[in-house]
Amino acid sequence: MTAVVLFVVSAVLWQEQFIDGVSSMNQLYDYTVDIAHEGETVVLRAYPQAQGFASAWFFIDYQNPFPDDAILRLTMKVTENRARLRFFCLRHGHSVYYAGETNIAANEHWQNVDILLQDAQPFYSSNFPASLTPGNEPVLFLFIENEEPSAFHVEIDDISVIEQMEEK
Ligand SMILES: [Ca+2]
Repeated sequence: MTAVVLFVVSAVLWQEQFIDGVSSMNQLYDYTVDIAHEGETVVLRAYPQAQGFASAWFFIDYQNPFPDDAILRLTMKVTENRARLRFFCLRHGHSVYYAGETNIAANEHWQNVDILLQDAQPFYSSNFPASLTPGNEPVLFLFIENEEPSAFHVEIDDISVIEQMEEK
């Protein structure tokens, strides 16, 4: 009998480390979020209680939809309140965006947050979120947001899209 050993190998398909600036991170509509480039991170600060819903958005311009089993990984710190992460991704052979969301609890430490793109469900909308990028349909949108009272403070050091493959 031959033993089969499986190794899981990760390949980074796309990565933003915020070395030169905040990349495509932007405030959503007229919601109030301060977006700062500090060191090699992007820092989001908002005060939803006074200023209303806080939402920053980010998009990934990539030539093809990512594989369905890809992982969106954020290295982030949520120092106050929780953060809601909403994502919209395109899939091979489908014209609508697929959407999913997860909530990240506050924690004083940096954490790696893994989002499985395969957990997304079809999102039927006439024009959102594509209306945010006229003439362009990015393969992935990410919204980092919060609507709860108290302060909102999120730091993001890295956003990556990773594919995990088994090798024999
Ligand atoms: Ca960084």
